[in-house]
Amino acid sequence: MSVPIDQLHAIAKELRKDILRMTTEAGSGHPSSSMSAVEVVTALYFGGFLNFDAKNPKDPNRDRFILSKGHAAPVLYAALAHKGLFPHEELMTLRKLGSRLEGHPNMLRLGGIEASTGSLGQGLSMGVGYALAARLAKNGSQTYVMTGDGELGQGQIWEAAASAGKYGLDNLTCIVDRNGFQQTGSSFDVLNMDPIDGKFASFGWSTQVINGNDQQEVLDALNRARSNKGRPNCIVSLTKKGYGMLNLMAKLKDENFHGKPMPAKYLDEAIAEVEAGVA
Ligand SMILES: Cc1ncc(C[n+]2csc(CCOP(=O)(O)OP(=O)(O)O)c2C)c(N)n1
Ligand SMILES: [Mg+2]
Repeated sequence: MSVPIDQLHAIAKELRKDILRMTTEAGSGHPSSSMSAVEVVTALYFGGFLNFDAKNPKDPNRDRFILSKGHAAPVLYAALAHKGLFPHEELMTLRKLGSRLEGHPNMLRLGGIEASTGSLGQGLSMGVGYALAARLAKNGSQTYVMTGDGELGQGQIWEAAASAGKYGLDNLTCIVDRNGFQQTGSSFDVLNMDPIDGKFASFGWSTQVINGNDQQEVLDALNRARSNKGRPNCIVSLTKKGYGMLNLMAKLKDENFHGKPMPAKYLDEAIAEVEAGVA
């Protein structure tokens, strides 16, 4: 199934606006971490990749998407709302007491969440488990995991990478959101993991490096991953943290903007920048 690229661009804009609005309403959260990942999440949920039916989110044969960088939950919630899993207005309950939309995804609270994440470095291991189970079940289910770039230095990422390589899990794709920043600064300074593709390749993975904010490049990379046989797939997705509101972030003199909602007084300006698109 091929979806017109204009349609995907329009969805990506809607997701960005939702991310901004829900985090500003919450007064907390991670809009910049969410916005770098929008084109990948858009491609997966709306570009014909994820076999996921919001009316039947527990279908045992569904594909899985695990947001290992769980603090970017707003991008996942926005996508699930647009899929029709829950009413769009529920997005505005993000992080409020009693809401199913917790600050980090909780699979016990919301169907459609495949793994409870937020403690970084764990999602790829869960993805390996899903991929092994799908192989046993012979149901053709694909598993996609998104990690952060800072996240590559945490948890059991490399143990998972080694075991996925050992088992040749070609039904597993790990997308690294290489946005160049983590919590406290540049990912290159804090703990440089370059070459990321080389490290995955050394564990037997098939690798690609793409511009992850280019919708067409993301679609092409996911297509190549889907037809690849015998090895797990790593897509190093070179992105910009806060993509869509970079001018405003520059004006506010913060190129990371980690864990900060857009202050309410700048929200309209941020939305206008998203609407205008990136030149
Ligand atoms: C195990 C663990 N340690 C520390 C944190 C705190 N923390 C939250 S986000 C973050 C930075 C993550 O950076 P990156 O993976 O690059 O994601 P980005 O926000 O840039 O997309 C950290 C250290 C955490 N959530 N889990
Ligand atoms: Mg990062």
